[in-house]
Amino acid sequence: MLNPEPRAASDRSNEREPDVRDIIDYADGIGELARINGADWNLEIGVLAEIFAHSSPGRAPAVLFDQIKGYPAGMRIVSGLHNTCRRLAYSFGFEATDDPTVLVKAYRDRMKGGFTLIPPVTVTEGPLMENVDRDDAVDLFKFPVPMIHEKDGGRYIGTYCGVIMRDPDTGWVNLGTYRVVAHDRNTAGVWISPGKHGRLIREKYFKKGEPCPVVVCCGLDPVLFLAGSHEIKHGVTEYAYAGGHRGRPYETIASELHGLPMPARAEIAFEGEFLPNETRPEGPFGEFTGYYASHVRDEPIVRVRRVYHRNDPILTMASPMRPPTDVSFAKCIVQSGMIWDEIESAGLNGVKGVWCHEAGAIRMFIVVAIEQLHPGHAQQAGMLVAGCHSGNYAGRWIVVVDSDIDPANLDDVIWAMSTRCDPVADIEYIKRAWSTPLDPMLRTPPWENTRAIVNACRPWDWRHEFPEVASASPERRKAVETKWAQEIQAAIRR
Ligand SMILES: Cc1cc2nc3c(=O)[nH]c(=O)nc-3n(C[C@H](O)[C@H](O)[C@H](O)COP(=O)(O)O)c2cc1C
Ligand SMILES: [Mn+2]
Repeated sequence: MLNPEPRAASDRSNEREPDVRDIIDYADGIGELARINGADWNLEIGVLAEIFAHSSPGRAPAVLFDQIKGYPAGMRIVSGLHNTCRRLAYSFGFEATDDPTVLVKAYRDRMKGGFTLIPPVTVTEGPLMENVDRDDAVDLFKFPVPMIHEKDGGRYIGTYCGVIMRDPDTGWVNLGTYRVVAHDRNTAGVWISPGKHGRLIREKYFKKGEPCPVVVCCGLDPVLFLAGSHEIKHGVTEYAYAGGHRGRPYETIASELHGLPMPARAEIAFEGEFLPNETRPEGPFGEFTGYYASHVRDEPIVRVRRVYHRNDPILTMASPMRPPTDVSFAKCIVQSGMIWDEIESAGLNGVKGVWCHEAGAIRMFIVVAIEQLHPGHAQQAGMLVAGCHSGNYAGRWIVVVDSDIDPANLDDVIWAMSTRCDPVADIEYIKRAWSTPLDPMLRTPPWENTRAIVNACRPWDWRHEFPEVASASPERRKAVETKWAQEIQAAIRR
């Protein structure tokens, strides 16, 4: 085994470069790894991932599939790598915890406390280069590419992946998570939503009539994947952002054809070019909202000319499905932390918590809790959440609540919306906002939608006269709990 001993959680010294095998070993070590042998890539592995993800949201194990039907043992798939507090804390090097809100806070505290970007370094060797297939030897179906859902329009090799491209003008390297279908042995299709960095870069090449160099990497270290699937600022390479969290630079190897940086310890990568004038039908594919909204369209294709992979490679999979999904827990934590960071960095005072709900497909139902400090404060908070880069894409509802409301607790949030909000007076709309063909409420371009900012805080101007909450004071509750501890325990146990 390449990584015999899991790193201790919160050890960011990282004497070893992190990778997929490291987090699998860690999950195994803490009893959070399920192993399934003999499943079929065709509509079994995807369905099993769905069953596991829905069985216990926020507590589901990582699932390692081996001996996949029709493939040699060792050609594996893994899903749900970091879908619990412990595994996510381990990946980011936060203290182990079982409390998701502690993780969001840990993220915010790190960003506040001198987080720095650490750019990647180039090395010449690494496990990724254990096998290199060139030109005619290329065959994407060498890997057990899953057919995930019954109505999908193909086998998707890239779900938990990073699509690596270089801006032709500035040299900036972007690594974004976009879905990748294997059309045939050496042709892939990538679907990138309008406005995403990879699409902006690809358009620059196409405008000049040139092919666009690209590497698709499947089997990424979790922090790099999470950087690739969140809205990191334009111009910042996701490698440097993830490196900042890891506390060390990522080691990368230059790809053979285009010199694009590939993680040296990635499981699988393939390289080629998007062709300027060639398309194929792409989709439909189950999407993060829980629907097939974007149907099938003609999309650019990648002619694949190199495949790189480790011995016994592990294809990572993130199956989009009706939420919660096998990545939505981690996404909720990271996106909540990012939004908190961005709105405070923009100058907002009094933020007590942010929560992106899994049921809202993370992006579509975001709650921010504030301690109201001035008139218009709630409005400012809602507008910033809606407008910041991490909170803007594909949103729908932004709910602003007082600090006595736990933004992660839907009972609390619904109570606030039901009792502190007048729908006519307290809901503002933002029209023509950045959305996507994946939005189930949109049928035609332009892919813009409407946001609602729900002010569910006590009205500022009469907050002091607002009816008192009918609940025991913390002091009274504590005193009674102490006095009646035995009886309470016995009753709860029953
Ligand atoms: C599992 C998963 C799959 C995703 N698939 C796509 C996709 O197919 N197309 C897309 O545009 N965004 C997709 N996203 C969202 C992007 O990864 C995200 O918006 C990210 O910020 C894109 O990188 P960029 O900001 O560098 O463009 C996906 C996210 C996740 C977590
Ligand atoms: Mn980016």
